[in-house]
Amino acid sequence: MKTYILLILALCFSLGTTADDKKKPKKSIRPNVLFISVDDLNMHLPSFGYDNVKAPNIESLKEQGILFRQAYCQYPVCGPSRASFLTSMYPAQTKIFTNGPHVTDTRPDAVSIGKVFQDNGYWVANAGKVYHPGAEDFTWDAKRTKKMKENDLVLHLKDKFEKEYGPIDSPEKEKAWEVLKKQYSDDDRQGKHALPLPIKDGIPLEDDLNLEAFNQWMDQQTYGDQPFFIAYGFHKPHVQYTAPQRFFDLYPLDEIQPEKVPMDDWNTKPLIANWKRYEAFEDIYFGLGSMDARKRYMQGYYACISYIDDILGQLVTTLKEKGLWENTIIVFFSDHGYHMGNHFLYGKVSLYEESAKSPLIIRIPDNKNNGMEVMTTVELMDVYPTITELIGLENPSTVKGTSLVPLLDNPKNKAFQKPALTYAKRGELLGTSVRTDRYRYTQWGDDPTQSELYDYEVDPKEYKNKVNDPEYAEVLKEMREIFHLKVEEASVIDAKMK
Ligand SMILES: [Ca+2]
Repeated sequence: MKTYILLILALCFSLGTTADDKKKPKKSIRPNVLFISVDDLNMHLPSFGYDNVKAPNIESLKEQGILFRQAYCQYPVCGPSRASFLTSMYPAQTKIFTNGPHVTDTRPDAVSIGKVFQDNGYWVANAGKVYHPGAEDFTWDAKRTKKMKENDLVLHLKDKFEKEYGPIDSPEKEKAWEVLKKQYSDDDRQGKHALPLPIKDGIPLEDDLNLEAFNQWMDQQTYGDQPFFIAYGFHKPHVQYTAPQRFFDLYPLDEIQPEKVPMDDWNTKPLIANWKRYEAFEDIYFGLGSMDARKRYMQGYYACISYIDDILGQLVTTLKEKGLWENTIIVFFSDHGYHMGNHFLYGKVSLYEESAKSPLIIRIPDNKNNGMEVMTTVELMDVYPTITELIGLENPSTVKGTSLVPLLDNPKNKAFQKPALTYAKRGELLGTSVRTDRYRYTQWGDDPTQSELYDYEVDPKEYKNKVNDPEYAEVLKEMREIFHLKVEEASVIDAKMK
């Protein structure tokens, strides 16, 4: 791969990488970049032991790239996570810990990854949610804007209505449907109620429309003579769990087995670590209640994984058909994970593995290490400087991540050691967690009694908080040292920044 990078570097050098380049596109064989972020995809994939989940295209991409087994988001919620990985700064540096603020306001000196590519002669386009809406610090060369008229719930209800009463083809039915629809059309239930909503084949959803836009750009070569950087965002498996019925059919309810959490799981955990997102899941109370409900939510979540996996396969097919596969770097990851029953939790915003971890795959054509896996911890904010290094672009001074190229070059590289930092708030109280290759130390606020220590070598599901276990006194001391160093490092804001 070194040769490959050197080749790219040599080409970039001869082409120049100044801001003027975007005005004068030049023929280039610099690789394209397909930057794929998924919304709320956890590790329920065959590669991580969930063999029942059907995701052949994610598995195939992993075989043709490098899978990072321990990649962590910096905050397990869309807005703060995206602000972090798009600018390569920790949330204490972006100053974004919720979905509201824009990094363009909190850190106007930050330069997002899309802007770096645009300033260096790339055609930059966006399909689907990658940037939090309105957080762009540049104008896309092309963008697929939201076209769907109805929300997922209305689409699902229309499907049901037509199943029972036939097509809406009479004034009487139209009137009835309009009355019913009205109750739900303004109701954005995302976050309030998570519902599995199968619909019939052929009704295009956001993810289908994004694929359509991508295919159109490829068909028409909208990027012209420039290499492209496409930020491609999958909406699913974020709630609602809407997918064509055929993907639900892959998961018969009687074959779904929710995790059996030990009853003493929370005996050693601080309750502040809990998060009542499961309230959105009807009939589930603290992970208990209806077993049928738990299975239906898992079915819906898995159906959405298989649905986006199918679209991923179509993206790859298009790249191959257009002769672009051998010259396109693909990055695939999720903005954060998602609880599906671990610790009795459903949803995100926890500092446990199921919520903080992201499946990260980086596929570089011709990397001799493709098919290998990286076991060491990395952070999502490291993706940005990795891609810029691969292409040979200079990072803005605000970039705080570390390039993963040494790991792409040698997936077993022992010299690369970087604990991963993830935050999550409970009201004004900040929870901070540091993950090393083997341990996790979490502290809620400044009170060390509200802390957690897990040893993944003996307890991969983090059922036993070892923070008060005398046998772990030495580990605890070391982890607290790492924790304080990491928190300090992640809070540094350049002096020139106001
Ligand atoms: Ca998300």
